[in-house]
This record gives sequence, C-alpha cells and structure tokens, in this order.
Amino acid sequence: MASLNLAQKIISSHLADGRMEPGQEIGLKVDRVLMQDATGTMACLQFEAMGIPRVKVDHAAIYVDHNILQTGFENGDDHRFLQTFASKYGIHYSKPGNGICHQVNLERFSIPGKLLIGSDSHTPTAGGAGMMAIGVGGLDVAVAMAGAPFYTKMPKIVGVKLTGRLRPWVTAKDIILEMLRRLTVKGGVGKIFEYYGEGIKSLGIPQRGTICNMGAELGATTSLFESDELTLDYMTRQGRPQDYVRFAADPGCTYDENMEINLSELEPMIALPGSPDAIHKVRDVQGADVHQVLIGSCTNSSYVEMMTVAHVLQGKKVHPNVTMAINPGSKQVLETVARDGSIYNIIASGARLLESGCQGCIGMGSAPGTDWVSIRSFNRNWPGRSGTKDDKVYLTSPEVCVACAVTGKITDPRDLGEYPNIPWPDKFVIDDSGIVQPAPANQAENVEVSRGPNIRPLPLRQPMESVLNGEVLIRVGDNVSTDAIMPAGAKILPLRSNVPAISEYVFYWLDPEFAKRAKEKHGGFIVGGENYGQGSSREHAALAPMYLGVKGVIAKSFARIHRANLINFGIIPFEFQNASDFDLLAQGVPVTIDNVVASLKDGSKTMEASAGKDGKITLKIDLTPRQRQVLIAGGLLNYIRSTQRS
Ligand code: MIC
Ligand code: SF4
Repeated sequence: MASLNLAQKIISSHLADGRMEPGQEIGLKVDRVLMQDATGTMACLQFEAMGIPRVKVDHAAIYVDHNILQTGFENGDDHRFLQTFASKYGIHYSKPGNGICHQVNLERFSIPGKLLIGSDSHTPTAGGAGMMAIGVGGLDVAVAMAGAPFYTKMPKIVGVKLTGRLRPWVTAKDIILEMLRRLTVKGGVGKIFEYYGEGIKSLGIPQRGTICNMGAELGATTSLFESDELTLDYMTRQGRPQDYVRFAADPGCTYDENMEINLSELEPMIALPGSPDAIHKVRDVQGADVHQVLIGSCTNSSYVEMMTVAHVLQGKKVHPNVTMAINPGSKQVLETVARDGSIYNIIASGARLLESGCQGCIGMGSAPGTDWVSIRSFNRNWPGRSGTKDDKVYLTSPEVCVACAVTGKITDPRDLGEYPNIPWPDKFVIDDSGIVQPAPANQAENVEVSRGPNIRPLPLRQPMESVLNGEVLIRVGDNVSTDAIMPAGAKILPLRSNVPAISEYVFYWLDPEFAKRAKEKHGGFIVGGENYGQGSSREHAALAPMYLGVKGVIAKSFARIHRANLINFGIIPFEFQNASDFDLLAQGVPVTIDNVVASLKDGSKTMEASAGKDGKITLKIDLTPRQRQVLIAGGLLNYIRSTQRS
C-alpha cells in the first residue's frame, strides 16, 4: 500500500462512504462529539427530534463555557436543560467554571487517531494531540450522535514542514500568525494542514493546540500534528497514559501542497484590528498606547502560558492606564497555577482574574471603551465582536500581551529581558468533578429534561419551492463573518435557544433594519462577496435567516462550515458564474429563479436567475447528490426524517 500521510491515515480508517480524493464527498464514521452551550441547545433539540433514546458515539460531551454571564434567567435555564438532557441521552456535562470546551477536551478527552466533530469552529485544537477534530454546525453533531456518518468534501492535505527552533519570546502563536500572514483568512478553505519536521519537537501539546486552534482562522477543515513522545508525556501528566497511541505519517508520504517555515527566523507578531490576517511584526507597530489587555481564550490559556505571564508580572504592577484581565482556559489550569503559587503574582500585579470560560473573546463582558486599544491573546477580532462597535482589537501571544500590560504601550516582549522557560508540572491537578457523568442507560428514562421559557421549539423549513423569488435584502462585501451575520455578545448570545427572538438581530451591526425588512418583504436573498460566512460555526447564521424567509444566498465564494449550515437548513448556496454580476444585485433588486427543484433533481450545475427588469445571471450550484436531496427536503432534519420513514 502507498505511503499515507497522517490525515489520509485517519480518514481512510474512518471512511464510511465515498473515495479519498480531493473534492469528492466523503462520509466519515465519527468516534466522539463535542458541543458547547451556545450551539448545543439547538443540537440537542435537533437530536431529540430524531427520536433516538441514547447517543450512538463512543463519547459525547457538552461544555458550558460561552453563556456564563447569567444576566437574566435565560442562561441558567439553558444550563439546567443541557445538564438534564445530557444525563438522559448519555452525554458528559462540563459545568460552568470547568473551562473552555477545547482546552478541557485537550486535557481530558483527546485521543490520537480518533475522529472528533464539534459544534464549534475551534474544535481542531485537539489536533495538537494527534486527534482529527473538525468544527461543524450543531445539526451535523446531532446527526453524528444519531449514529450517521459526517459528510464533507475530501480536503487537500497541505504538509507544513517546520524547521529550526523558536527563539526566546517567540511562540506557537507566532507560527500560526505567520501562516495567516502568508495565506490570509481564506487561504485554508478546503484544506487540512499537517505539521511535521524537526521543528515540532520543540512544541508542547498545548502549543501545537494553539496552532491547530487558529487554523480555523485560515478557513481550514482542520490541522494536525502526529502523536509522539511529547504527546505521551502530556497524557501521562494528565494521568491517562493509557489513552496514548502512536500515530504518524508513513515515511515517504506526500502531500497535495507543501509549505515550509523556519522557526528560527520568526519574530513576535500581531494582527491589527479588523481581521486575524492583518499581520505585522510587533517591532513595526510598537509604541502605541494600550488601554486594555486580555489573556485567555481557547487559543492561549494553558498552564505554561499562565505561568509565563505570572512570572513576568512578578514584582511588577499593571500600568496605571491599562486594565488587564486573565481568564485561564480551564479549572485545571487555574488550579495547577494556584497550587504552584504563581497566582499570587497575577493578583498582586493588579490584573483582574476571571473565571475559566470564553468571556471577552465572545463579547461576554470586557467590552472595550470608546477608542481603546485592546491587546488580546485571542483568535478573532472582527469589528464589533468585542461588544463595542468601533473596537480596536489586536491579536497576539500572551507574551506580547503581558509586555503591553506592564509598559502601557505596544511592546516587543524581547525588550523584557531573559525569557522564563517554564517547565510542565510533574502532574496537572486532576479533578473531573466538574464533568458530570450521564445517568446509566437503564435509568435514563427516569430523567426529566428541564425546559425554561427561553427554550423554544426548533423551526423547520418547508420542502423546497420550485420558484424562488424575492428582493436582494442586503449586499455585503468579502470575508463577512458569521459574527456579522448573527452577532453574539452579552445581549444576543443568551437567545441562542430562542430562534424567533434571536432572528431580530440578524446583521444587527451592519444593518439594524435587516430583520424588519426581511419580514416585511416575506424574505428574499442575501448577496455576498468572497469567503462569505467565515469564522464561527454558529448555525444560527443560517437558521435565523431561514426563519426570516431568506430563500437563497448568492456569493462569490463560501466558507466551509457556513456553506454546510446553509444546506442543512434548506438555503441554497449559489455562487456567481461571473463575479462581475455581483454589481447587478444591489439591495432592492428583485430576483427570480425558476425550475429550482427540477434543476436540483437533474443534477444541473447551474441555474438561471432574472435580476431586475432584464438582467440575466447564471448561478453555479456545486452540490453533491446527497446535498441536493437535503435541499429538496427543506433541510437535513426533514431529509433524515424522510429516510427514517422510508
Ligand atoms: C466563536 O468563537 O465565535 C464561537 C462563539 O466559539 C463559535 C461558536 C458559536 O458561535 O457558538 C465558533 O467558533 O464556532
Ligand atoms: Fe470560546 Fe473564544 Fe474559543 Fe470561541 S474562540 S470557543 S468564544 S474562547
């Protein structure tokens, strides 16, 4: 047999349907699933609608990490719903405060060579431990929990050879920022990045996790590292050496594309406000005043990072003009740092210690003030995501963050002196009491699922109409994120279980009148540029427009997860045959597409649309036979129910 790279090895051992050729649709047997509270309530309701008594995967877990501010009854009710639901259906439940899903999953549940799908775009973090982990929409998780394969297009595999060794104060974050500098936020769409070479030997598992985590910002399907002696060491310190399996590429394997990064040449980097790919060297932008520093998120909140920050803060104070907050990635990280004493340095410095969770990363608190320069160790900085409309959020490593916090200016951390090389602890604090086990299967029927008034039934679409018509409701530019389509933050995030209520906020920051207009016009079309729907996996960015009557999205190109979510909710993702036709579809232009069902059925690769008085536009529909069936049925849930009946 030919030599396989690591991604091909894992994919071939999970292949349930299709051929392993780039661009072909493949169905993969899923071993494990992960959900979080903001996407999980819908995924649970969708699973429930399938009428299956217990999940059919080896392991399922739901984490309460996003919606933990609890400004009203909504979040608390959702937590209780999730806990009781999890218990009944065989899912582990990670309590609020136990940590961010990706960090806790890496610590406690990552297994090399297994396939995980998760209803959060940063699920690939587990690739740091050699697990193939893919971010998907909640409905895809629900379907996997029902025992069905996960379908996606076979990505291209990019081999990224890491040579050399990072210099002091240069970190794993700088490696992924370098990838973003080279490839941009759409450079990874349809690709898996597999890192190899001598350079990986100097990267610990959480550091590898940082690189895989932010592969999501490249638009990648996932990112991967082999499992090796460092993985075994990490798992041993996690008290679970038995979960270690050696997984590596075959010698002599090849990749569809190749890249190389010499780690010795990298410098501290920073993404400027607006997009994670606006990368500069810190040296080139140093000196500007800083007002806020936030350290944490699923990208950069591991033990070594917290200890490094604590070490820099030792005997120092946060600059008088800076407010600094730290949210450790998990209770384990917080507890281990506390056990080892360094928490004192953080508190004594004047930094604000927050609980383990997503917090400011998703606009749940810590919104910056007007014109504040906010320096964060996070992964996303699209306008408004922080909770402040014209925010100025920079993304960088925890090392740069802490340097800025003590000097009050954007600072290259190499100016701080000697780098503290923090070793791993002999053993992390291991206490899984924050992860509640499900009820045993034979007691599950006695568990009653608790539903507060915020949990509203799941809206479903009708089967596909043969004619789609309506006005262009909004036209947006390139790289519009799902944060722009369906914003989050402390006000909107608690409405994730209530589609009628959250729909009022579709495109809220870009065009607050959108929802009203969509309802008045009885739906219509959204027109987008390149890479439409990048970022978060939130299916509400498809579900809420569907609820408002959106009949199709016409874009120059789509991001992977959002495209899949649109199909799952019965919205056709149309692409322009000629990108210049974008100009014809201004807001308010009426659009009609005939013979929709017939074209889906007969496998047509295009559909003709009339636009305005006499405009004619050809739209591409690049869909697999299965996706066509799903769209005809009016979405994946309808499709599955129809296959269950037949
Ligand atoms: C995010 O970072 O945007 C989120 C919030 O974690 C999302 C999921 C969500 O919107 O619930 C993600 O990355 O998928
Ligand atoms: Fe949470 Fe931010 Fe990570 Fe999303 S990116 S899971 S909001 S910490």
